[in-house]
Amino acid sequence: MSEVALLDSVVTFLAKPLGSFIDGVTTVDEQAAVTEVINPTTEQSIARVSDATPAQVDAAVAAASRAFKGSWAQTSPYQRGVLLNKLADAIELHGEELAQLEALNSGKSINVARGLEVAQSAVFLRYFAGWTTKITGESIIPSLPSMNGEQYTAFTRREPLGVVAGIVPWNFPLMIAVWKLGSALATGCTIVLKPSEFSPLSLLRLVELTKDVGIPDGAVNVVTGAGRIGQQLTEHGDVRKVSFTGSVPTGIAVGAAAMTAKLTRVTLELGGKNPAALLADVNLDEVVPGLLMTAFTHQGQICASPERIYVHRSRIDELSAKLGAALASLKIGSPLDESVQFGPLANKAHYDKIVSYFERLGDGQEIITGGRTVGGTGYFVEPTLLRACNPKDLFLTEETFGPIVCLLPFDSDEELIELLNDTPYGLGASIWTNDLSKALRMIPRIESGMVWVNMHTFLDPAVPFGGSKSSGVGREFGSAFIDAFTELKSVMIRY
Ligand code: TXE
Repeated sequence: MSEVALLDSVVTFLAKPLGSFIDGVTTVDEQAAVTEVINPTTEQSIARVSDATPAQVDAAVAAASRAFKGSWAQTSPYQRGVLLNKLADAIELHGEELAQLEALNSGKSINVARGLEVAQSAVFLRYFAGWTTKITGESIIPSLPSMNGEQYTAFTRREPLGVVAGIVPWNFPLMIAVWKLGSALATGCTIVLKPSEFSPLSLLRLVELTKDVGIPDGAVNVVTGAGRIGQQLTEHGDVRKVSFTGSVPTGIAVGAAAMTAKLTRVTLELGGKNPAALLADVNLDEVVPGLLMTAFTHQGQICASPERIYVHRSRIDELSAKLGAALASLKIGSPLDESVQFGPLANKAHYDKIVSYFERLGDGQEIITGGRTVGGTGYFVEPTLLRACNPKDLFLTEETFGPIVCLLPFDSDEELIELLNDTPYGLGASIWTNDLSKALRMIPRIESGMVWVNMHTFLDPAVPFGGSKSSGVGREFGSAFIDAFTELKSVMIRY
């Protein structure tokens, strides 16, 4: 099948001077450094994005501060919900354009870009829109003694924190930005987003849409560039919260910098080494398609994807054969080809990282399939399935964030629980079984922010998501996001 034809609007957008979006205007500083945006399929530059200068970062925070106290504060909760729903409508209206930008910029399959990244961005925004009118406090009757007939009452208010810095990684640049933007705007905060230097394009198009739908200037801003821009935001005295998604080392640095700056609030959604556990009774004909989807969608570049699979010893040979065969038959190629199932890695730095893992293969692992680069142009590697014999194998302990999955057999449930928890991380884990009673008994013993049964990686706006242990701090989605983006104020009244 041939590639989808690029929309005229995509071609026009890529040719524009691109840069930070501050107070409702795209501002390109002629003197500033420029980042070439590389298409990972062709290794060619597809756009030029001007990096934010330090003065522009300050201007973006100042614009967000003004909107927080002004136009956005004057927008009623109901109206905020209306605007978020309008933005969801605009995302759907411009869905193909956003999906094509994503496929070009991050190497995401056009099917995944359309059906997951773009479609879910609208779903999440509508969820946040629904919350705007439902953020409440509680009323309390204090127990203070009444000496002369006086009485007391108290209530709590949930007040928006202020300007939020949303720092976004390269793997789902549109959807993760929407999580942060939706949470901030729904609670009455304003936001300055910083996309990854590798994949800023879909977010730069999205902010244009925020203006089109009538979100006031300054409520949503974007500053472009590398980590130092994120660092300046994190350390900025007028930023009240940092919502960060990315790697563990950068997350720890961001958390420390935010605390040092002004005890700035942080939510850190970091990586992991997520396990899947396949119990002896599983139906592998059902599980294999599930694992294929969850571990290899977007070439495995998803923070919650499983990278280590513990399989009951009685089933591991059958799983190796079936999953290995399914992986070997995946069609690898251009993400703009609708028949392709597996595209390139998102950027050269990540490709080099995965290649370095391939170079360490063979010392203790059996390669069931994959383990090589594809060759030719583009950051293509083979989907890879390994089998280890040692629980401390590096492919069972280090996050590759790529399409590399490692199997290990287990014999008993007790051994399985130990294996699942034998990691500094705790983002997501899954149990695959028809024995629900056994799964329910295991769930409390698994050290993880999220546990799935007979599924993995699925996220829903109504279900809180975040890591335990070294996988992060705080939760996104559900009602949990309200706590994370507001301050609780208590009011006591004597009358
Ligand atoms: O991530 P970083 P990178 C993992 C994955 C990948 C590795 C590195 O293993 O190979 O991280 O990717 C900004 N202060 N994940 O380098 O460094 C940066 O510009 C403030 C997992 O892209 O964590 C980008 O916008 N911000 C992950 C964002 O932080 C800083 C998804 C993430 O960058 C900064 C992506 C600083 N000092 C990669 N330094 C997941 N959990 O989903 C960088 N940034």
